[in-house]
This record gives sequence, structure tokens and C-alpha cells, in this order.
Amino acid sequence: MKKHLFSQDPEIYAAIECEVKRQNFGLELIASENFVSKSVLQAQGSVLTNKYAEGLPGRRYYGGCEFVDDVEDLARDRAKQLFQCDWVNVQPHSGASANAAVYLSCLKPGETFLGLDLAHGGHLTHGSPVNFSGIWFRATYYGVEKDGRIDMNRVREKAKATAPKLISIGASAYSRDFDYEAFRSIADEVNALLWMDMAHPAGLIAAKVLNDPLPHAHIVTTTTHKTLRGPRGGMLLIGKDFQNPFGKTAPKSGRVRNMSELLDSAVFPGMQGGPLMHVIAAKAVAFKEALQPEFVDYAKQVRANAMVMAQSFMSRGYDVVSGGTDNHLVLLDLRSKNITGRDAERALQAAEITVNKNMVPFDDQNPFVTSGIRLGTAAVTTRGLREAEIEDVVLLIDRILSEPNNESVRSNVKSKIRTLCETHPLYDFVIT
Ligand code: DSN
Repeated sequence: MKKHLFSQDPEIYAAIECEVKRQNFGLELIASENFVSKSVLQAQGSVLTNKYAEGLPGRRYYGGCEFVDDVEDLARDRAKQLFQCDWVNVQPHSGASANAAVYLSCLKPGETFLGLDLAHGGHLTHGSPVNFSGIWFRATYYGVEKDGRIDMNRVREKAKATAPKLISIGASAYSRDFDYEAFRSIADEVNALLWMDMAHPAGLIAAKVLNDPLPHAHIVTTTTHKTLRGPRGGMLLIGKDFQNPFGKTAPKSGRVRNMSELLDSAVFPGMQGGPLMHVIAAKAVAFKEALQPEFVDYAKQVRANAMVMAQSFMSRGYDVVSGGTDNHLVLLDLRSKNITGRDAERALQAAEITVNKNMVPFDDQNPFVTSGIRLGTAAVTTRGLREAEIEDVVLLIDRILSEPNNESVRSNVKSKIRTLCETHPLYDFVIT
């Protein structure tokens, strides 16, 4: 029991140590990643992992839940305060699980919903044909226009033509803010429920740096690990609770259940078994951090850094999809630079800069090759980079992409990235 991981399982310890080094000394520009605090890591690494707690606080199927009840109550209260909403469920293991609970509550197999096309920046769980959401339901899509932006008139036309029961907003590669009011008016026109998956911008929404979907969307889902800077996980939220429109009733009383009750039971027992109480504790810690005034400063800096990044790329002749960004994300269309997303990702990785290849709207390459790369500023902002350093980073990326096979350029850039990371230290431990 007393043994340290280092001596008990040296292989796993070594892999963790290598990953700590990779995170410490490489530049993390994957838009969906971030670096959590030591407190978040400690909560997630705690003995709470041992506890089964199916059910909700005060209504569990197991004994011994008094302390994990406190943890989950704190997580829920803090999330409600952070997003100023009536109801949350902090149990989804991931954003995909949270989204699955929405489908389970709102649609029957074969029913129609409308979401942003994956090829135009949408998410796998918003109706991709290879995901359960596209396999079990009739997925229809809206897209972006040639300018890289969503046109609400086109969304309205699509909604009228397809008569969806559910409309989703949210994306994994869309750098513009959403007009939630316009989406809601379309949803009301076609009698659909409106669902926002705010996984990417959740931290910026919490900090009020972006428009708030909660007053407009019937249901909101998120991950907790991207701009929100918590542990990997998911969450469901409702701004103002309401009676479910499907007339689903409570078994004994016959009372029409609220939407929150449908979603609670869709998570458990509908989708999941025992919640991960150690992750819920880590979520609670992250929510407390996000409630501090410093988090607002952080979110503003994430956005300012992304804007400078987009501008710097454009001034170097790069094609930034939509001509800029409103959030933490920059999508580069590399077709005019004669390099594919795959080759760009590989060349940058060799210089310790981590990005992901990404489809761009109207792409002519397949998803394994792609014409673009997606970059984000959430992680580098956590480690303290500001506008001036972001401009330096863009210069270094440009040097690599201009000469992807030049070894001397690569080693020069790599050493500059190492210096930049050393002057913005991250983790000073291997395990907490
Ligand atoms: N795969 C995540 C992303 O990178 O955006 C979304 O789930």
C-alpha cells in the first residue's frame, strides 16, 4: 500500500514522466486542450475514485455516500452559480455522454434533428453518419457560407424544409460566436427544441466574453476540460427549467416531469452507471477556480491571443477561415500554401508545436489528409503567453510551414520553442 508508483509500476511512471516533459517543453495549440491546476489534479487523483454512488445526492443506490454527496452538491451549486442557471447534472463522463442524454430524452430513433455539418466545423455527435447520432436518428445539416460564417436565413430555410424536433448549435471548429436569439426564434417557428453544445467556448461563456446561450437554448451541454479548464468530463445545464414537451409523466404521481428530470434519468440509469466521483470533485475545484475574478482575465486573454494569432497569420498571407475569430480558435485553410493539414501537423510536431489537422469548409481532401489546421489559445494562455509571444509563435509556425523539410529551420524553431516554454514553466512535478 505504501509503495510509490515510481517503484510499483515503473513503466507507467515512465510514460507519465515523458508526458509531463512533452507538456512542459512543447507548445500546445490543440484548441480543445488546456492545463488543469495542481488542485484539480489532486482532487481527481483522490480516493473518491473508490466510491460507487449511482443516483443523485440524497437519493443513492449505495450506502456511505455522505461525503461524495457533499462533493456533488458543491459541484452542482458552483456550476449553477457560474452559468447562472436553474439546473445542472455534473455526472456525464464526457461531452459525448452528455449529448447522448439529450438524444435519449428528446428524440425517438428515426426522428429528425438539425445540426452543424461536421465538414463545416460541427461535431461528431451532432449527426455524423459514423456516430450513433447519425446512425439512430435522421440527421440533417446546416453549414457555413463561402465566407466561413453561418447564415441564419439559410438555417431557417433548412429548418423549415426538414422540420426537425431538435436543433443543435455548437461546433469543434467554428471560430465565430453564435446568435442564440435567432436560433431560438427559428426553433420556435418550427416547434423544435434548441440545444447548444458549448464544449469549446464554455470558459469564455462563463467569463461573459461571449454571448450566453443559457437564456435562449432549452438545453445546454458542455465538456469541462477545454476553455473551462477542468478535468476531462461533461455536464448538462438548463437555464430555466420547464415541463417536458413530450408529456412524459412521473411513474406514481402522473405529474408531467420537468426537462431536468428527464435529463437526470437519461444520464442515470439511461446512459451511465456509477458517476466518477473523483472527476466530479475535480470539476467542483475547477468551477471554484472559474468563479474567481482571475478567470475572467484569463478568458479575455485567451480571446485576445486568438485574435492576434488570426491577424498575424493573415498579415503573413494565410487564409484564416471566416477572416478571423471571436473565440479561442483559429482555423487555417492551407490550400494557398500548398501544404496539406496532415503534412503541416507532422512538420509542426517535429518542432514540438502540437496542432491538429482539420477539415476546412468545402474541403477537397479526405479527413485523414485535410486542407487545414486548427489552433487554439486556451492552453498557451494558461502557461502565460500573451500577444507578443503569440506573434513570435506565428512567425515560427510560418517558418516551418514555408520550409517543412528544412532540418536547420526545424532545429532552430525547436530550440526557440524550448526557450519559450522554459520561460513559461508549467508543472514542476511528475505526479501530485
Ligand atoms: N474532439 C474534440 C475536439 O478536439 O474538438 C471535441 O470532442
